[in-house]
Amino acid sequence: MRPHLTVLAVLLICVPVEAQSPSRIVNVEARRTTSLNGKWRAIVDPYENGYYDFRLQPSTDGYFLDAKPKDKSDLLEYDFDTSGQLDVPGDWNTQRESLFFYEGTVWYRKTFDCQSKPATRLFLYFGAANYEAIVYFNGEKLGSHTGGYTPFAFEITGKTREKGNSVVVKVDNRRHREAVPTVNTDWWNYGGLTRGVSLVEVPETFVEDYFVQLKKGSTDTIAGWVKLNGPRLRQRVSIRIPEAGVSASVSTDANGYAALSVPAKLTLWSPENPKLYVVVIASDTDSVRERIGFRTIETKGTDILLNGKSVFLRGVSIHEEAPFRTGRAYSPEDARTLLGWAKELGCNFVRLAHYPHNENMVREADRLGLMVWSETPVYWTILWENPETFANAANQLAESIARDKNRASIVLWSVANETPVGDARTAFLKKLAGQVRTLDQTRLVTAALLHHNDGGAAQGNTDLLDDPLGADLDVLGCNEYLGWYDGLPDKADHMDYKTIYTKPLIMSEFGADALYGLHGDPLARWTEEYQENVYRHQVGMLNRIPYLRGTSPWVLMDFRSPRRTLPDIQDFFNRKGLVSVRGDKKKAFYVMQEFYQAKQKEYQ
Ligand code: GCB
Repeated sequence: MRPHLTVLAVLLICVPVEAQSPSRIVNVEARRTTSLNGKWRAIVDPYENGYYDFRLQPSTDGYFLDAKPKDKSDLLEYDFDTSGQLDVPGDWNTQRESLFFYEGTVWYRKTFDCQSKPATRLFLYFGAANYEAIVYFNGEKLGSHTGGYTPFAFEITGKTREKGNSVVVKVDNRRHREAVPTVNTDWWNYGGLTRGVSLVEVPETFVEDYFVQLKKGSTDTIAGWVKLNGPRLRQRVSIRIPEAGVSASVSTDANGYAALSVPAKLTLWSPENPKLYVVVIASDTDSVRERIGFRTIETKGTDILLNGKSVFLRGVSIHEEAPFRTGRAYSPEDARTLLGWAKELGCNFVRLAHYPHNENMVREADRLGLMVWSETPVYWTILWENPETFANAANQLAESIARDKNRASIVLWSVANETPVGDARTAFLKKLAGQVRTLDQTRLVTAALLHHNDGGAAQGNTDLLDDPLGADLDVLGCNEYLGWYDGLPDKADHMDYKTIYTKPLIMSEFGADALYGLHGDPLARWTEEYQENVYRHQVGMLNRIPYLRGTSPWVLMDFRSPRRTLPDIQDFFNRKGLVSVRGDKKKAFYVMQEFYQAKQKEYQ
């Protein structure tokens, strides 16, 4: 049997494939990698001249060929070698003034040399490309990926040459009505190879993926699965946690899959003690290690229980906006700065809005002991009845769960933000919530919903959360802007919140804009005093909601948004940050900090 399988595998690896589906490679950090970060050549192509011919038919000799004139008479109207450069990772908007508002295609090109190694497979890995990427290698199309916030990879085993390999990526960040997110958002549509790119080496048969978490409801059994990829799918696979004396093994089936269930005595991960263990997963052909934390997260009535104990999620919402320099955040330093500010605020929780943030963020949250709400970019009004829109949302959600399912910090998967109640929308989101439960039974499902004024006997002083989606969620999220879009700050004093559900509530957004350093009286819009005033009235109101178990005000740091045009105040920034992009703390920061100090005592 064996020789045949090997021959077959070699054939499979060598047969040229026109276009692959993207692969999911997890825990890239643990692999032998070659970074392709740095300067890439870039051609800005607003008319997609490198993709279509003049009849708008796909071109056969487009920019993806990365060609040079064959002789002095040959006509070629592009040249990567003499084109300008862009940094990867990085959005193009903040790298060149002329690209600040650009929405369209940019072609990226990187060359590298490569010694092919025996019995080794090679993947081209992209942390993220916003929004649509088509990847070519040495002139051949590898495949494409849709969605700006999740990783993807293409295999290039057997396709490399020793010198001058060419990776060309067509990145297009145009917004589309049917896309996820859709045309209308309140954040910058940063385009480009916004996260790192690398070459990842794995053995012929490798540990492709694994889920290693505590079994739902148990603190002494690790449950999950492991999956191999390659020609030798049936193997013994061991899982070891040396520090906890855990050692077990399983046999994978013909699909390379095996379920795990391993007894373990572990120190549980928590914000107070973010304990991570080195977990080693090894087969005959591969071995991979990762630092993983173990904890339980459940709800009971209106409580959220972390490791069985009721907790209040002292959070803050965060956009993936880079501190100090602006643009899309991507680096470990960005993550440390943003999450460091959250810790200073008194947080044990962050809401990473409105899309999956880069992997540095969730890994840093693991280390710092910050619980995480991770969100999929189903934002405002997307095309609920379009099956492709659903497939796209479902795929982005699955890719984000695939990447982060072993992060102890992630306690909540959010399926949407501020979506309008209606049959098609609710059916769409119920299906998405169902998908989360199929992929990951260990975490809680949420969404940021809206209240509405019940207008009844309470004389307009009661807001009611009765969104039918609530039935499918474990934790209710709610965005409200009392005092900003809705009345003046003291409106919160007279407001009561009711819900038809017996579930915990996280007030997932509230806030007000303030330009750091602008001062005035507490009713003067855009001043720090106004924002502070809103927060003061908010905390009073929040304290009156008996089923409130968390808050994540909007937002930690000011962020760029094309919707925010007011000169000298907004200048294309949403100013609801508790800190400015330079890290200056606004007055409201301290109101929230005080609230969190009190909450911490209350829940000790
Ligand atoms: C919201 C959205 C958030 C906006 C925020 C605002 O409700 O969820 O994305 O940025 O309001 O500032 O208006």
